[in-house]
Amino acid sequence: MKAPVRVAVTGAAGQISYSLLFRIAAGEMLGADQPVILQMLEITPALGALKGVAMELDDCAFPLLAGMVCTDDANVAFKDADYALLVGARPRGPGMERKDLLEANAAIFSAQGKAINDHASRAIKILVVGNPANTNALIAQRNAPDIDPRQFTAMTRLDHNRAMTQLAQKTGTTINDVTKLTIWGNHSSTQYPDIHHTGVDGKDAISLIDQAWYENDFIPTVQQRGAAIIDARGASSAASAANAAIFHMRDWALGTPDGDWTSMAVYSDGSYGIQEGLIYSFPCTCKDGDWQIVQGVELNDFSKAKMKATEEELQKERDAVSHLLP
Ligand code: NAX
Repeated sequence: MKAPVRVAVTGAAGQISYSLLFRIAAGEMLGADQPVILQMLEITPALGALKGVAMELDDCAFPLLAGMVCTDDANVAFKDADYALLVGARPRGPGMERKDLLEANAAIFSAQGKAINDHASRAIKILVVGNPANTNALIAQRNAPDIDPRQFTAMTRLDHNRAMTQLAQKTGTTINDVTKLTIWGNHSSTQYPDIHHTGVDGKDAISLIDQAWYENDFIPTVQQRGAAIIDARGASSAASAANAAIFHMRDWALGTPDGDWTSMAVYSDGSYGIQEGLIYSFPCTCKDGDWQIVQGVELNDFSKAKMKATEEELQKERDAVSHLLP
């Protein structure tokens, strides 16, 4: 058996974590031979609920669960952490403007970035799930100058998975037939789900569907899926979000399948003309615990305009909190 690795999870008593933690402890994220120590962070009023979650984890008798830490201190939660899933965030309250939301989260993610910088493993892999995920990841990254910015990522995998299923259902196939789909940009309603390079059972996806469906049905359905789940369930997506977080980390740690790619919001190196330093979702492959942006994807004017719009939204989000960035 391998030595245990330390996995920090914030917002550990919340909805998403209630699915996420059990799957991590079951070995679904890092493999069936990788023991884990869960280091769970919550705000002080939620420590009682977190204790209940820890009791249930105990009661699962997971062979891979090598230890647990429950804390309201980020310095403790990120101590020597090899992986961090930053799920906890401040939700938008009544009357709260977007700017207030960005600022409230900037405070949380600055503090967590500093704690990661000071206490985590230098090789830590970080996934930000809490919204606004891309900008929260940027804030944490800017507060962690001693950690390679490539180690901060944000989650667009749920959008990727949603788009895969919509396309499979439309074409009468299964997700196993769908490859090389891309979510570009922000995890928000400006995200651009791109199927121009997607294969469906060996055929070009774009040749199987009509442009009107793509523009007026597929793209808005993927962009608005989170709201549709809230309408239907009366609560936001949790199990599917946890699943996407597992898939994101699993692929990053263990690799993407040959001949395919996934979507990850990562530190832009200027690829495709996207401003360097933004946390922007690109098509990525992963190998040996590292990710690469897929290069050479051809872009038509439709794609370029959509990619620009979501880039501009990310620039605006960054500028709204720039006075709080180091
Ligand atoms: P919940 O409100 O159920 O849970 C969030 C938990 O975070 C709460 O228990 C809260 O006490 C805790 N928390 C708040 N501030 C904290 C802090 N400073 N340190 C540690 N813990 C803190 O929300 P849940 O449904 O679990 O969603 C969590 C986040 O994921 C939200 O921001 C949500 O918007 C975001 N999502 C992101 C998605 C993505 O694709 N990137 C999709 C799903 C989800 O909407």
